[in-house]
Amino acid sequence: MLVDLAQIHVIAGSGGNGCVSFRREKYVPKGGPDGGDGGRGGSVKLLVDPHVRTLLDCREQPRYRADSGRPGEGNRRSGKDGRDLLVRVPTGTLVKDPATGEVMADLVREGDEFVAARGGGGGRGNARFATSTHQTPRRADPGEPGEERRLELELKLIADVGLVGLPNAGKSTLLSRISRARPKIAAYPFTTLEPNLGIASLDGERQFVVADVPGLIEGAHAGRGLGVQFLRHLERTRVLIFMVDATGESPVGDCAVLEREMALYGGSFERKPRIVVLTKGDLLPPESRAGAARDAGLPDARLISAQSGEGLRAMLEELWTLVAPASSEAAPKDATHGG
Ligand SMILES: Nc1nc2c(ncn2[C@@H]2O[C@H](COP(=O)(O)OP(=O)(O)OP(=O)(O)O)[C@@H](O)[C@H]2O)c(=O)[nH]1
Ligand SMILES: [Mg+2]
Repeated sequence: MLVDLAQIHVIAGSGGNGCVSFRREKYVPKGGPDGGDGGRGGSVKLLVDPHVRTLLDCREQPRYRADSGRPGEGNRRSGKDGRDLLVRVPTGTLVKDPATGEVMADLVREGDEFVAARGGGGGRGNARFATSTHQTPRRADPGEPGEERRLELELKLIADVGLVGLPNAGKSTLLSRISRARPKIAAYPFTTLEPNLGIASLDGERQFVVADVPGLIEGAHAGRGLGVQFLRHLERTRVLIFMVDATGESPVGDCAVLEREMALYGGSFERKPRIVVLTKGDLLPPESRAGAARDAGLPDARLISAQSGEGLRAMLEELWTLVAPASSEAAPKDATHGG
């Protein structure tokens, strides 16, 4: 199981200073104190947003600072509060103290919130200090500093997309091409013995987790090859990619083996959307590429090459439409990042 980690530095806003001011009125020689309170500093809050799939953003931009409160003003006017800064994190984010490893929060549901750094309170203005015996206080409180700390975020990645194929179909090669994962790749079957996960990123907002698992062969459900145990890693995926070697003897036969083995394994696989890709397109003669899917007897398949990159972008775009959360509008961008 791949774990996504990020260390962030959160700094809440400080409170605004209280104000020292005296009322000025015509013909009133000494007006009373009327300095207002400072505004509260903004807090930094972590918020679970199901549109966010990984901690990639937090890793790339680890510092979050919320606005400070404004100072109070004369006429008993309070300063404006600083805006809270929301850091959007994926479902299942654990928040830990990096020094002790202690778990401070386990953010599991959409909308769960954790105050990572509390904003400082505003200072009291001098209007608050007037008493019957002391009518011209020159005292006001300064705003409190905001909290500041470092936090460790940890997310156990659950794959969105599963790669299924016979040994040597090019699963690990594809994963290495579309993510930063570096699984072992070799020109012989059963290179992959353990699942590998990687994060595919179309752009900053659109990311998903892809799992590469060992190859399946005919009879895998009965224990042949590496069996089907590892398929449980794909049970929670949203989409499957059936990967079939375009240069193989019978792509349509290979695809049928995959269908059969998955069906015999059972589980939720039949209900999952899937796409079929023909791999290693670069090895086909250029003139036969356009009609390759039809010729292979898999008219709905798309031809890709992890080597040349052909067809990868379009495949990722299609995957995104199948993986994106139901409400597919992008999450609101404002107040997502600090400086
Ligand atoms: N020319 C070409 N070769 C490829 C391509 N994709 C994979 N290969 C080669 O095919 C062989 C198998 O690739 P892998 O990615 O290890 O295949 P796999 O599906 O992960 O195999 P297992 O882990 O054994 O199930 C390697 O020699 C790769 O270099 C491609 O797009 N073009
Ligand atoms: Mg492999």
